[in-house]
Amino acid sequence: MKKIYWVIVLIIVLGLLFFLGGKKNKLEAPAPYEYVEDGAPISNAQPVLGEEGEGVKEAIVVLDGEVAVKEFTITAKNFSFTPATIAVKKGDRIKITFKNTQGFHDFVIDEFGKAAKQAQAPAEEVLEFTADKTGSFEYYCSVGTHRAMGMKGLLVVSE
Ligand SMILES: [Cu+2]
Repeated sequence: MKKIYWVIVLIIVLGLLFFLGGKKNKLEAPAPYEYVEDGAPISNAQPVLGEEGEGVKEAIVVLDGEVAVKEFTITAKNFSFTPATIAVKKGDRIKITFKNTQGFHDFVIDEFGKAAKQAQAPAEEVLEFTADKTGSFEYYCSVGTHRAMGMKGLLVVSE
């Protein structure tokens, strides 16, 4: 009887270890970004961290000769931008594809002198610039009171 008891305990312990081991593997963070050559994204090149409108969206990195271009798609709707935060390093070239999927909006980032024109959805415009200074810079919709209603986000440029 005692022997059976120990066998059951052993099975439970092994099961628990197996369960925890599996969980640990799943929690391992994905690579921050994948390198893409010749503009052909590889399968998991677009990791999304966090829920819609939350967290930091990592870039797709496309090599343009020697220069890494960090590509983001920012989607607009009434009344939010997704993702609400994007992060790059100083000196990165940034390519933002601005997609308006609902309503009448634009996309402005004052500190880099860039803006997509005001347009009714569906609309799409690509903006490119170099993140030549560090800091947190707000991007927003300049239509009416949309910025105050939540149509804004942060570009974080770190050293
Ligand atoms: Cu707007």
